[in-house]
Amino acid sequence: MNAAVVDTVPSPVRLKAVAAPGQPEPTPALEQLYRGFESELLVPLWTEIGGLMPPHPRSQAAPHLWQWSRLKALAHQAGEIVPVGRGGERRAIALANPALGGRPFATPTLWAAIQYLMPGEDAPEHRHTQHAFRFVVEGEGVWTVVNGDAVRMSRGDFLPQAGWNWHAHHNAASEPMAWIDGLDIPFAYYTESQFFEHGRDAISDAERGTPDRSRSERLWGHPGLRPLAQPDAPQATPLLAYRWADTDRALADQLALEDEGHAGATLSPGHAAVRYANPATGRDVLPTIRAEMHRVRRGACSRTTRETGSSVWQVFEGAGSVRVGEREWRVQRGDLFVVPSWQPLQLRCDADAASLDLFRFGDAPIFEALHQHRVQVDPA
Ligand code: 1HN
Repeated sequence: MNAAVVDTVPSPVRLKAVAAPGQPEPTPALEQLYRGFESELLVPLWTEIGGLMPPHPRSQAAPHLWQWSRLKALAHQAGEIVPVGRGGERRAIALANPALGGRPFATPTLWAAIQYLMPGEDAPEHRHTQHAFRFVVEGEGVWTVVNGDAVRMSRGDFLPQAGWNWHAHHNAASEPMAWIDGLDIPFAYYTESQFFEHGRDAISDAERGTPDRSRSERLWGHPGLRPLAQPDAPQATPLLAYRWADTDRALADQLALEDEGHAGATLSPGHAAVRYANPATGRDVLPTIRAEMHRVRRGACSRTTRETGSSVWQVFEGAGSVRVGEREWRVQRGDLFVVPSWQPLQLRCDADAASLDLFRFGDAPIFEALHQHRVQVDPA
């Protein structure tokens, strides 16, 4: 190879001598030292420390809100124009955080998308190491088939799906259906840990059944009861559907207990919340993703909270306002918003809404596993 060509490749390192506290005097000798660092691809810590070691997390991501009405209209348009099948795999349209360079990433670790399936359509079988879930804000008629187990998807249901399980979806109804997908794709992308495989081109007729309850729910979906035939505790949840009726009752009971004087039943006055848990371990449903449902009572508001790591929220029902960092939005059913790391969040339910119900998913299990998780809640 011609050494002269190699020598002309510009160095990506650019160092500027500036007069500033803690910086050496900008002299010709310093300039010469910095050109030496550049040509050897070296960066001195004294020019970088502020960016590498901030006193608290400063997220690259921006707080942002996507309105459901716009997402749904565009997803419907895609349903009429864009086929679903091998290659593209899913008619899923991702939220791209405006501060993450146009990548289809809602936050530095999380993917969130609206997925749309027309009547009678199938999304083909595949598997990937990324952990995933579906959450249904409205509609019904789609069954997701996980390792051959057909799982009904209906409004308010949360359907986790741990990495490396085969899955396909099929719409057995006469109406289109939309839902949201959450995955740890950006985390897997930045850590370069992804694997992906196609499955069968078509699922069997038996798997096209539309049972009300999946095999997984019949085995694992009984509160407080663990099947003895399954002695190993799976790290990701073996329960493939968490039904709205159960979630709704849990939140209503917390608020009813609060009304009866049991303040400890809720996070703060008028703010009930539950975490979806692995029934075998009580821990998070997925190794990288935490999922929760929150209910803020009419006229109430949550405490302002900051947390390491990011999350994505979707309004399930009701109307209110949400403050994230410097931003504040009015929100209603289906709207999605992003809370970047360490940005303060406050939720408020309108005085004329029955309640504000919100689904949330975040990356807290990653930070907890690494002993990097912190939460700060403002006093009431
Ligand atoms: C995927 O498999 C699904 O199975 C949804 O529904 C979104 C985004 C990227 C890669 C795979 C699904 C996805 C995805």
